[in-house]
Amino acid sequence: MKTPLTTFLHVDMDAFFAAVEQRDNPELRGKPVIVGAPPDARGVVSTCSYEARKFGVHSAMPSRQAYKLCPHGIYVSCRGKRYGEVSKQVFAILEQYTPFVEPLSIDEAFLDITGSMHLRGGDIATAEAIRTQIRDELQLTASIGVAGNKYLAKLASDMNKPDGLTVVPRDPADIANFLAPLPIRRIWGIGEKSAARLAAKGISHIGQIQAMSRDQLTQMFGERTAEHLYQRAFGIDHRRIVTESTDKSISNEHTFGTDCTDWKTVERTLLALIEKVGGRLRPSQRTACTVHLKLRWSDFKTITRQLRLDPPTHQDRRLIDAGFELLTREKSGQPVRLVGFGVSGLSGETDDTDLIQPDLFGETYGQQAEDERNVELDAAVDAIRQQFGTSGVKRGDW
Ligand code: TTP
Ligand code: MG
Repeated sequence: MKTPLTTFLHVDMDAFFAAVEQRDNPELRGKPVIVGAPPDARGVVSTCSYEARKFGVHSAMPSRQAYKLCPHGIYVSCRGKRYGEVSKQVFAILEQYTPFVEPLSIDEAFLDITGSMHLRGGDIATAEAIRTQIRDELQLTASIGVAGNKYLAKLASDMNKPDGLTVVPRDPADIANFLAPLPIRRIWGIGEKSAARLAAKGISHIGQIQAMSRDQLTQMFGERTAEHLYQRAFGIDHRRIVTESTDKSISNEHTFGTDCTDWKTVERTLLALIEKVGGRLRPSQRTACTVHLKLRWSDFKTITRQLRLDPPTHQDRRLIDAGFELLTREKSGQPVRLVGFGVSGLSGETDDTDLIQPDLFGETYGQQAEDERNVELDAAVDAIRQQFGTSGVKRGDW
């Protein structure tokens, strides 16, 4: 089985506040609706329907100015509570597709669908299923970008708004061609100042940055910004999804209904806990440096033991080996009340691919081949679990 390509979606609702107003009040449909401060008052437009955008009205524009551009518009005030309710419904839909949903704003989110997309027939089918469900259940439209990283997915979701689906190619040369004609302002994180400095040099499109050497960029912007620009110009972005569960450690524990005297049952329970932890670790591609075992005996005496993982890992096989090494050391005839397993020292937002390189001084090739098999197996197990729950698949060797 091939390891699935890392795939991100960026989902962004179309003209969100205005679309909710049009949905809740059918008289507003098909009309230029402007949500925000009244046209005769101080204050700005929060958003407006696409019908109003044709007149040049946009978010953050003073409402008085909007009125000059679109006097026949229908001006409605914000109903924050209502938009909050609908936002919750949108996120509830997104969470049906993957637990890895990173909210960006009230109407926008990143999703990592790497582990789940093939259950819906692939990346595009998953994106289409989300759009259809939002349309059918909420009578609203969303635009989605599909890509190999967050930056490209966000850029893409904006390219065919409203009600659009945009898929970014995967081949590096195709990505470079895809980005080349876009204005430099589309590079996420590029500020007014950097844009102005580039414009002063006649640089207006991403393709022109692609044509510059790193040295040229470094001279203009310093090393950090140059590196950022260079990477983004070629569509490189290693950031992971950040969910609420992106903690510094992950653990699970189980208390037996009656104290457990059967060591095999303790082992089986530990295995299930390790796989749960591994399943929570992998989708964000984080690796752990340390595993922790917790045991509480029938007399309530509790012990915790830990073991370092070198190199850090997110593979079930290696977590299992470490967890069982710790458990075996503690084997005794005493009944067990609780068993727990956790990992800590998690790699964060950085590009952590260097952390999962095989040990160069060890059995590089053998280990690498085994690592690849483990990664594939974990991906398959995770995908089945996402659909059928943790009982959907069990490892054969326990
Ligand atoms: P956006 O997603 O930026 O805009 P949008 O959903 O209205 O339109 P688009 O189709 O281009 O995505 O913002 C989401 C909501 O956030 C928007 O409906 C209203 C609110 N908002 C403001 O109140 N003020 C602002 O300046 C912006 C940009 C958004
Ligand atoms: Mg939006």
